[in-house]
Amino acid sequence: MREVVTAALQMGPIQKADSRKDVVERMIVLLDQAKAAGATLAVFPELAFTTFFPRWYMEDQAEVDQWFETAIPGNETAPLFKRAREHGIGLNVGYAELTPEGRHFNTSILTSPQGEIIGKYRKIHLPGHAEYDTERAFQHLEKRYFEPGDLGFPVWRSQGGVMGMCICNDRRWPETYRVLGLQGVEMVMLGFNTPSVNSQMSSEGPEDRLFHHRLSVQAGAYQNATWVVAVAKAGVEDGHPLIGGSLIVDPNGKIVAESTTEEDEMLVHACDLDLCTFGKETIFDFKRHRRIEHYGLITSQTGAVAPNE
Ligand code: CDT
Repeated sequence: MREVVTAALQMGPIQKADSRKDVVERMIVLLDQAKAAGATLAVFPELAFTTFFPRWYMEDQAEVDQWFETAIPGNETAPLFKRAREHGIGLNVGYAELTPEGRHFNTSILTSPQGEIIGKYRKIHLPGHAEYDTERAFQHLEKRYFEPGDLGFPVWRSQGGVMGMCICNDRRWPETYRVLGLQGVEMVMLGFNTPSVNSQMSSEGPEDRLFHHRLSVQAGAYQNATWVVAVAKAGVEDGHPLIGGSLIVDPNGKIVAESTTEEDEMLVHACDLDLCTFGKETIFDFKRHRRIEHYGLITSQTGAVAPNE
C-alpha cells in the first residue's frame, strides 16, 4: 500500500471586500483540520486567495493587477506556507500569478511536506471571453486577464507517487488527463470555480453543472487509472453562485468522498496509489492498447471539421 492521506479543502465564498489576510486565516483553520485528520497533502481551490475576479469587467490594468500575486509565498500568504511546513503537509493551491516580466497566468503550485515549492502549473484551457459580452447573464473574462499556460502538463514525484495538476476548465478536456496519464500520473489535483448557472443558457443550472463536473472528473480518473482530487470554491460571491461538489475520485472512477456544503469544508481520504496499478496494467495499459497511428488529428487540428454535405 502507498497511502497518501489527502485533504480536499473546499472554500466557501470570498467576497470582493475580503482581505487576503482574512482568507489566509480561513485556510489555516482548514489546514489545522487536515493535520488533525492525519493528512500529508492538502488541495485548495483555483484562485484560492481572492474572489473569482474574472466575473468582473475591468479596463484599468492596475485594478486588475491587485488580484494577482507577485510572489508566492508573499507577505500576506506566507503564514499559510509556514503552517503547512510546520504540519508536514504538502500543498496544492491556486492563485493568479503576475510574473516579474508582467505576464499573467492562472497558476497552481505543489509543495513538498517539507515546504519547498516543487511544481508549478499554469492553466491551459482558459474558458470564457476577452471582451465585455452583452449577451451573457454575467461575464467570464479569463481570456482577458490570463495568458494560456506555457508549462504543459508536467508531473512530479512527491508523496511516494506521481503527482499532476490541472485547473478547473482543464478537467473537462480528456487531453488533460491523457497527457498526464502518459507520464504515469497517480493523482491529479485540481481546484475549480464553476458558476452554478450557464451564463449563456439559464436553463443549465446547478444540477446539470454538478453532473458535467462529476462526469468529467470520474471519466478522467477511470480512463487513466488515477486518483483525482477536485476542490471547489463554492457559494455566493457578491451575488454570484458557484457550485460546490468537491470530490475525491478513485482510479476506478468512483467517488469516495464528496462535499455536502457550499462552505469551508474538509474531505479526507487515505488514497492508496497502488490502486492505480491494476487499471494501468490491464484495460488502460497504454503501451499495449493505444493506436497512435489513428490519433493524429488530436494534435494537428483544433476545431471540428465536418465533411461537406
Ligand atoms: N474557472 C473555470 O474555469 N470555470 C469554468 C466555467 C466554464 S463557463 C465559462 C469551468 O469549466 O468550470
